[in-house]
Amino acid sequence: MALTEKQEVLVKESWEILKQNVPEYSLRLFLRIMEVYPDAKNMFSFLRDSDEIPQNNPNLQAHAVKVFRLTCESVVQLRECGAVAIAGSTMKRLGSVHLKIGVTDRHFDVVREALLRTIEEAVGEKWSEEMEGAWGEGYDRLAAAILAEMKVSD
Ligand code: HEM
Ligand code: ISQ
Repeated sequence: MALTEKQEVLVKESWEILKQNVPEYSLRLFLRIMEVYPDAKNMFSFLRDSDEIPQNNPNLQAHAVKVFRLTCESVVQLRECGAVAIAGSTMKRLGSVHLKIGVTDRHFDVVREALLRTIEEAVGEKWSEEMEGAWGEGYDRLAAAILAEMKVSD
């Protein structure tokens, strides 16, 4: 799917909204992942040893923001150059981190759904099919790039 200029604008606008309440949306994203995949908690080094819901975990927030930002960047790059062009060193790191933890294709679907629903909730009535299509495409292409990196590294 080719992305339009309008879709790029929509994604940038929603990213601005997400940035205004990072603690809240980070937590929401993570709780959504956990609903479908409770074991996810044990995969994250910074959550493994805590019993309570990580309301105000700076590590969780920093990581979740990266997930939102990378997906947003992926949309912009797809629009501008038709491909995900995140720095090779970043992609290598993403590939090796996720490979080591045992992340699989199925996990990527869980995170995709959690991400889209979190953004939908954050932007409220601004949500549209066009916006969903753009974030979804950005995520799919980014996920494919991470999976490809996971398959070449060992
Ligand atoms: C770590 C992004 C998919 C689980 C990370 C990090 C980033 C990231 C930026 C930090 C890497 C670092 O330490 O440098 C993404 C993006 C994804 C994605 C953009 C999809 C496009 C997934 C999926 C899972 C997952 C599907 C499985 C549930 C984890 C875990 C860590 C991690 C467990 C390690 C955190 C830690 O203990 O330090 N991810 N991720 N990620 N990700 Fe993802
Ligand atoms: C890292 N990778 C995928 C999803 C995430 C959600 C919250 C925090 C970190 C993450």
